[in-house]
Amino acid sequence: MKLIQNYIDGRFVSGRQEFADVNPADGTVIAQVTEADAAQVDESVQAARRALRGEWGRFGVRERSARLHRVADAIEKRFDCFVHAEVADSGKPVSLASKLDVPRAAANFRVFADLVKMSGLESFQTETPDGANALNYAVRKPLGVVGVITPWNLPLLLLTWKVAPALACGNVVVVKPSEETPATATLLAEAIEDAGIPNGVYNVVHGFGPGSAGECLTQHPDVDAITFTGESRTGAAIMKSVAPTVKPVSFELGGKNAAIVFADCNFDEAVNGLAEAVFLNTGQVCLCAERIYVERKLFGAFVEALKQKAESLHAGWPNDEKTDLGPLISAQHRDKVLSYYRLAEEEGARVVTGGGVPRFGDNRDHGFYVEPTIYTGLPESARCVKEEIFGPVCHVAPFDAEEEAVALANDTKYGLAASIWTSDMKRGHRVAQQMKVGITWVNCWFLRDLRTPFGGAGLSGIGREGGMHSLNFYSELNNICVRL
Ligand code: NAD
Ligand code: 6OD
Repeated sequence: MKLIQNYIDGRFVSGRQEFADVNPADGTVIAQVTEADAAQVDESVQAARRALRGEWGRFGVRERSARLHRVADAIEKRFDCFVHAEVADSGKPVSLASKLDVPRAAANFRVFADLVKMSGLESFQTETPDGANALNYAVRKPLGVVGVITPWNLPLLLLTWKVAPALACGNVVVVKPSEETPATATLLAEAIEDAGIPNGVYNVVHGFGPGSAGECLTQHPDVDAITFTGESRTGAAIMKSVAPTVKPVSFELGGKNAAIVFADCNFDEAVNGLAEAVFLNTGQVCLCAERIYVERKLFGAFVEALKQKAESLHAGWPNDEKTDLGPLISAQHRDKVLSYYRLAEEEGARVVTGGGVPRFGDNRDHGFYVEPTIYTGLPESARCVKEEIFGPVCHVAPFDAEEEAVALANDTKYGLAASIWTSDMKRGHRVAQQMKVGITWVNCWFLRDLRTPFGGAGLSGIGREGGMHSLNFYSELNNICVRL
């Protein structure tokens, strides 16, 4: 059986405890994973700190940038290995891992490698009280040891989204990938080695959250900052855990994202776009639309067209190029999603399509598949309309007026993403500006430019990453005031 080990100070190391890595498509165990104990987390933090004082700490921006491009090269060289590992761990379709996850991992390194070389900081010429002048300018310093904690839905994409800017700014990292998807963070260690990044700069500790590697990392006094992507509830637990050592945090959390479809939209574009927004990665993308509000005169036709799309999706083996829909990540997550499917009916939903578990007659019946599902008819107060489900499911409701749609979309404690579908660009701009979220798409969804701010309002997060926002989070800015 394959063993996925921790990676500390440039060495793959085992430990006393192991846990199983399960293939969500058929429930088989594909690897054993070493769980890092408190001592190993401490070892990785101390190794990172030594690396900060060593060669890496003396690299200038040009050298760091060149190494990050080499990491991207090394990911591209191992493209198929990364795709294979991501598909086996997460059950996502191979077409998705090849088009989204792995190319984005390389792009994350390239973008921040370039950006850090181009970025400047503000300076001010300041008049002093006695009529002389002073020059104020800021310099960028690393924060130090950054703890990176990531989820299972886009494992490599989300890990590198944080590791690349952290390294670009000269930090060292200890990463704790999700226990469900440990493989690609470990494979990345090989790419990091290939790129000539010194030992101790990138460390991987495997394990769980509370009472395990995740909590050890957030509580560690020598970890200088925590960057986290995951559930809002976990974000709250991490906030408590870092409070005694006052670490800066960047949180990218959950969502209950709305889409607003106006009657003047390009109908096919809206249906195709929202079918993606609901079902991509089996609905396991934080940006997925779980609430769709459709102008009443289009409502019936839209629901029917989305139903056709849902029913045309091919649920298959993840490695089959024809597969659109893989399994959910785990038995536990499937239980959660199915509990919402039951709840929706108890709350009075009309099931337009789905609501159950597909039967294949082969080993996929031991995997964690659910049917793509569409509901209508729920009151806005229903838990299924309020709570993040994180599966291939949405509720569609009609609206009559623009102000009503805006109020419905904003009626949530989350605030991650929204999408608006209209041919009237004045309306598109107007409505977009009223969305209480971190990102609004007009006539598109999950169209990314990595230089733009990314993050959430309310329960969806703290801070922004992306472009200069990432560089600013992963830096300590030191303002220098020189009296002239
Ligand atoms: P999760 O919060 O359960 O776990 C995320 C990571 O945190 C895992 O590595 C886990 O081991 C670790 N963890 C859990 N408890 C911890 C603790 N007390 N201390 C330290 N670490 C702890 O999230 P998940 O189920 O892996 O991912 C799905 C969630 O992530 C959804 O809510 C989704 O919306 C959210 N998400 C948000 C974004 C975003 O950019 N806003 C992106 C992807 C996923
Ligand atoms: O595209 C990104 O940079 C990003 N952070 C996406 C998050 C997706 C959530 O599942």
